[in-house]
Amino acid sequence: MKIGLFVLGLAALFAVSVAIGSAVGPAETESSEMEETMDAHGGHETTAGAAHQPAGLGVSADAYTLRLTPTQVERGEERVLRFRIEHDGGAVTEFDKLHERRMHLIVVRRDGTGFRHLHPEMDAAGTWALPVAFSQPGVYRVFADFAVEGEQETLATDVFASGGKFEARPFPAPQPDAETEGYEVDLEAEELVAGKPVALSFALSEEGHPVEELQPYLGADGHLVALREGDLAFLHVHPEEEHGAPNEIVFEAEFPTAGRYRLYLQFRHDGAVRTAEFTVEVPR
Ligand SMILES: [Cu+2]
Repeated sequence: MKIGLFVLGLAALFAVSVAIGSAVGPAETESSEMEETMDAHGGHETTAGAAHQPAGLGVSADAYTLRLTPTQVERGEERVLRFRIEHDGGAVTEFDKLHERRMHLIVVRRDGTGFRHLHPEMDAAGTWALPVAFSQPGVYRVFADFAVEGEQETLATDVFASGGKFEARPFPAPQPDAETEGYEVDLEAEELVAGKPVALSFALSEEGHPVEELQPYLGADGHLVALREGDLAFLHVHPEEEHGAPNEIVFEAEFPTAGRYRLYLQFRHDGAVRTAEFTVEVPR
């Protein structure tokens, strides 16, 4: 709700600054004024552009480019993935902390299977590196999620894992509960409407008892990645600090369009990070 109002506020602000810009000033003035206003509100994750175009669809966005190698690997073989974020002809070396880390690497096969959330290391020249093995063949999406100068970016490229027999699996049917490593996770959501912020509440239990003492993961109760079926557009979701029960993790998400989405909920309990997966459908 809070973020929804904020987006509306930004949209109104944008409309006003466009009107002023076209009346009295050049386009540059209007955009820098808008950035200043947004920085003052600390709202870097909710730009007017992001509300329209989902993240994670390209190797380049907002003058940042992801260059990753190798993009051709053999299934089952561990390779060191290396990548840089280029901007103005050079590699970016200064990243903001975003959810306690300066770089988040999300790896998932194009059919939504094999989800991994990794944290590579950067050298002084701005090259990030991490050993990764792809146990199953197929085309993988590799997302680099980061922030520079207060702006969150999510760039992505494909990595092709050859060898063996590739069997694609569609997103599983939507279901309100999931199981992972002995935990049951129940998803409760308001009515899902495209383009409208909704609260997604996950309740965790173990052998029928609510899980107590969730441990913080990346500075929050949990972490949620949401990917759209068809193009794996990457949604930026926001953890909510307030929730009802101690075994609940709540996020606010805005699904940009009707369709199905795969959700990857990560939480920490008993010293380990667990992942529960859901499919949700946003009706037309
Ligand atoms: Cu991360």
